[in-house]
Amino acid sequence: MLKKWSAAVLAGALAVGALAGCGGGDDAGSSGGGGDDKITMGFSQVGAESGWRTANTKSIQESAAAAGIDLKFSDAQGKQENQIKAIRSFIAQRVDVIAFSPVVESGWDTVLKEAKDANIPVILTDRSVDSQDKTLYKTFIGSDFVLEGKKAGEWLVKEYEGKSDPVNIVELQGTPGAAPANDRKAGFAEVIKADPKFKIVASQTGQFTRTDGKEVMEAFLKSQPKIDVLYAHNDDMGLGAIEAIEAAGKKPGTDIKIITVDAVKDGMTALAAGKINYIVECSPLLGPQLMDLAKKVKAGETVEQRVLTQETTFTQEQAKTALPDRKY
Ligand code: GYE
Repeated sequence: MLKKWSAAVLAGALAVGALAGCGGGDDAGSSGGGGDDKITMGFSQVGAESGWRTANTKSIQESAAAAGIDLKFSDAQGKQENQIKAIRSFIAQRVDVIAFSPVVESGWDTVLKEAKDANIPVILTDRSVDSQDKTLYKTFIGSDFVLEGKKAGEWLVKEYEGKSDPVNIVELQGTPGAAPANDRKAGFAEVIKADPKFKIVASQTGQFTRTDGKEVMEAFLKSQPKIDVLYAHNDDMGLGAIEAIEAAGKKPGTDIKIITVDAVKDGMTALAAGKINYIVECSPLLGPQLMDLAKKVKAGETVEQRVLTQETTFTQEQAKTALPDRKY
């Protein structure tokens, strides 16, 4: 009798040990896993430039708390050198996992090599780097930005199907050197080049912010005699541009057609109101998957090199339906 009982206790203890060790279940760590088994994650965020970014930060902070992961969060205020400093400090603190959303694509090899030499796994979140050595990071979770640009272009091609008049496009680019700026530009250009009636007459950075989007659109309106379409790499720049267009006495969505990327609540509201014509979705809710990946990486499990985010597109009608349940 006694023997049987102690065998059961032992089996139970082993099961608990295994769970704690691999961080298996969804809520592993939240049930007082505490002590040495608690995963520490250093996360370096781009900044707070847009509604997307705010929602992304919230998702990461909430998911870390829910997963029982100790999050060391650092805001780079849009500067690569701040991110490099933060990563070096995470290495010095010997965190279990480093995750970050790179401000720009290039210039990461040295610091990533330092993390690798210190045996600290790195997870790229939202944006990738252009490093040739793929062993410098474990995985990259985020969207396909080229595809987003293509979706924007495809909508435009359809919208002007059967018409031959020139279509003058102005483009508000994201932060120079950032993956979503490079790729959204490239994907869009690739699709519209098939028809010479589409002409990008002006293209400039609006830094992914409302303020800059507004300012640059004001300049476009002054320098361009005819603007048919605005393609903005994110909702915030599009929303800033809407203010400039209205101030110039024009009707956004009608006099100038507007396509943006992200689909945050403010963008969706403008879309439903007819001020934007089309939005390509880019989901900021990467937190839960990031925490899952961190647990797996910490446990030494192999993870996919690339984890792609699922997303859709919205017309004005679809925005009206989706808006009441929009989380961000
Ligand atoms: O689209 C933009 C943000 O990297 C996908 O960054 C992200 C982009 C997003 O500032 O609004």
